[in-house]
Amino acid sequence: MKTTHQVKAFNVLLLGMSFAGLLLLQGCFSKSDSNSDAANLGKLAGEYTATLTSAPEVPPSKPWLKRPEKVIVNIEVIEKTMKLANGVDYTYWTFNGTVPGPFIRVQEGDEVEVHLSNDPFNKMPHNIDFHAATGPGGGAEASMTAPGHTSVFSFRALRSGLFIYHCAAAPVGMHIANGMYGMILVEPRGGLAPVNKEYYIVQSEFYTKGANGDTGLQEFDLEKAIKEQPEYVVFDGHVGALTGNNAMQARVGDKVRLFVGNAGPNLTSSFHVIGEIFDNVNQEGGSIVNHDVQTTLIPAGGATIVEFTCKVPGTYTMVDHAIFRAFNQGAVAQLQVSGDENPDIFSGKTKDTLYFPDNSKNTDVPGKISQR
Ligand SMILES: [Cu+2]
Repeated sequence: MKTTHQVKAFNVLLLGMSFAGLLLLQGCFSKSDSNSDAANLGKLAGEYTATLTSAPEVPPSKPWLKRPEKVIVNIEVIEKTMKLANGVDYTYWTFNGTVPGPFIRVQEGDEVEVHLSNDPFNKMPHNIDFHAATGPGGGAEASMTAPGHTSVFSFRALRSGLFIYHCAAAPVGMHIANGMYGMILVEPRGGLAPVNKEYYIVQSEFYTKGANGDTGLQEFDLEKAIKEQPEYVVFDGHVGALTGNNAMQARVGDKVRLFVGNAGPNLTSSFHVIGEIFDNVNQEGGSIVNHDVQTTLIPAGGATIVEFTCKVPGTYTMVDHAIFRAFNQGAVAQLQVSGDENPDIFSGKTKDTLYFPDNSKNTDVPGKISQR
């Protein structure tokens, strides 16, 4: 039987635990309050139609007004055959005819009014799920659109960050695997710090019936998708979309900001720029900023913003550092940096001489395990 002293101590403990719980709850609420959702829901200042860009281009930032605005976003779903790799065609399902779909740039608090049109020649119904939206399905049900129809719905961009959008019509995985995704940036109040270059990159996988490199029109392979065994892992929808003549450009001294998404549908990306260290990484596209990062994880259905400064000229290769995806499946992009050499930071090769190893250490005798 408990003594009075033990009961009192137990009661104090309970009281303490409830108080701690209350503090935790308050912590959650105060974080929510600090995001000032309510403050963003004031009267709209006006209305405009969003400027949309195809990857890797990013629309410019709009000057800040005191109050949010209504932003009209026009998107058309087009099913079309395009080149997936050299000699390999694929019937993509697209937003606005490109993979990824257009980059949308709005400001925190804006009302985003989406007009989703489904081309009358398409075979499938489609919709759009915005990860930036607060509401059922991110707008998927509200935007379900049959071929030859246009749906309109709106959401309030309550939270700033970089968000994926994608088609969520059944079977969802197939619509994503066929190219129906893109990104929306909700700029925080006051905007992002100015930089010299901004680019838009989305990683995704393609599951084709034929093996990697098999030519001709390739069909989607559901079994490979379920087993998470893609034939292609690419940036911006196609092998070579951002390499060679399509490489992104910058100059020595430029601050570069990459808006990087991962549409999946299955794999997590280990995003890395060979020869650069990220000054800043907005982890998962949210508000936590990390510094001095070599490789950052991007979950399927997630995004990140990375920034770095170009200090040495040359070609910088971007990869998913799950490295066979890069060099065997296509997950490679390039940034070409032009400008003056900077030998104080990077010398390049300064010497190449002949090398003669010390043969006395060579213990390669048949039947004997080498000690080297
Ligand atoms: Cu779709």
